[in-house]
Amino acid sequence: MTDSGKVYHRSCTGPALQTVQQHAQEQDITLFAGCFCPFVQRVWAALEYLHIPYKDYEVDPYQKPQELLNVSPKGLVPALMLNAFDPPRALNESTVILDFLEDIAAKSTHRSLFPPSTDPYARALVRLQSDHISRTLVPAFYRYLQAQDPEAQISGGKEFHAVVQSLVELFERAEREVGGTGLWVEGGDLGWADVMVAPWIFRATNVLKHYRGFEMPRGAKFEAWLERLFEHPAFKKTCSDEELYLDSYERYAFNRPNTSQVANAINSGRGLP
Ligand SMILES: N[C@@H](CCC(=O)N[C@@H](CS)C(=O)NCC(=O)O)C(=O)O
Repeated sequence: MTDSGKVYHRSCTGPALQTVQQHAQEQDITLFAGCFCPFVQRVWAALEYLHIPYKDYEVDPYQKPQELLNVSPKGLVPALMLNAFDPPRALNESTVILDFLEDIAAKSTHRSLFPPSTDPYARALVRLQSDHISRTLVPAFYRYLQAQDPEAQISGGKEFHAVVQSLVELFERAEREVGGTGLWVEGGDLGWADVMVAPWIFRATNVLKHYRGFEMPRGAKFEAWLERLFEHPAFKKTCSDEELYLDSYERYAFNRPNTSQVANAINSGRGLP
C-alpha cells in the first residue's frame, strides 16, 4: 500500500452530518468539533446520551482559527464554549468535558453514564475501565497505526489486541462483581467506559482493519457488545461514513511528518497532549 496523499475531511458525512444539521441553533453550550476526531466523538455521544442541548460547530483543528484558540489553549478539539456566562467561559480536554457534562445532567436532565451514587464500588470499577482506556488503549491505537516498520506493525497489532482484551477482562470483572456496567451485559445501557472507548474501537474496525489488516478479538459476547455499542443511537448519530475515516487517517497510517500533536507525541515517546 502506498500513501495516496489523501487529505483529512473538514465536515461530517452520513448520520453525523444529519446530527450536525439538527444542532445548528444557538444554545448555552457550543461544541467545537472536528468531524474525524475521536476525542470529539466521545463528548458528542455523551451530549446526545445525556440529552444536553448544544450547538455543534465544526472547526479545522489543524488550521486553528483564533476562535478555537480562545476556547482551547493548545488549539485542540473538543472544546466547549459556555454561553450562559457573561462573558462566555470555555472548557477543553475531552475527559474534563465529560465530567462537566455529567454534573450538568445530574442537575438538569437527570441522566447519567455512571452506575448510581448508591454504588460507589461499581462507579470505581467504571473508573478503572476508563483509566485503562486513557492510559493504555488510546496510546496503543496510535502506536500501532503509526508504526511503519513491518515488525513494529506486528508487535503494535499484538499490543492493541492485548489491550482490548484487558478491557474485556475489566468488563467481565464488573459483570461478576456488580452485575455488569454499561453495554457489556445484555439489557445494559450506554455507560461511561463505552463512551470513552467507542471512537477508537470503531476506528479499529475500519481504519486499523483497512491500513493494518487488524482483526478484533473474536467471541459471541465481545461481538454482541460491539453490535450494541455501534448500534446505540447516541453513538450511531455521531458516526460519519467509513470513507471519511479512511481518508482522514491516511496521514497517520503513513506517519506523515507533523500529522498532529498526538502523532508527534507518539513518535517522540511523550505522553499524549
Ligand atoms: N487530550 C485531548 C486530545 C484532543 C486532540 O488531540 N484532538 C485533536 C483532533 S483528534 C486535535 O485537535 N488536533 C489538533 C492538533 O494536533 O494540532 C482531549 O482529550 O481532548
